[in-house]
Amino acid sequence: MATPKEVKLYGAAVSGYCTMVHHALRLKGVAYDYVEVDLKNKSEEFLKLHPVHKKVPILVVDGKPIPESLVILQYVDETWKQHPLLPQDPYLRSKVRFWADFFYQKVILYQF
Ligand SMILES: N[C@@H](CCC(=O)N[C@@H](CS)C(=O)NCC(=O)O)C(=O)O
Repeated sequence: MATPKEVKLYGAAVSGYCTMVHHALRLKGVAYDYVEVDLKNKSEEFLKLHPVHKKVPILVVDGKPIPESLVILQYVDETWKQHPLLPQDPYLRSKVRFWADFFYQKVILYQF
């Protein structure tokens, strides 16, 4: 697979889901453009990217949109191998997944 050339994140400053994606891209050292989405007035450009959920974050890689933060994190980890997001050891991986799930269910809050 060729290394992606153009990476663009559509997000919102209020969104913890987007923060996770920002952190993953920065940890990997991926250069990307950022588009702040007005969640109260979503642009046609944004709505066209993912007409199903119409939510941020959406990562667009070489023109291909990827929705859903966990799907994006997995894509990022599989595409840029440096600084893996998960440990090698299966038990440690299970702990990371537990806390990620906990974070998603109990911690992430947003307001807009
Ligand atoms: N399951 C989604 C949740 C994303 C989500 O809820 N995004 C919120 C902002 S934090 C959003 O775009 N809300 C706009 C809306 O519901 O219209 C993910 O993990 O990416």
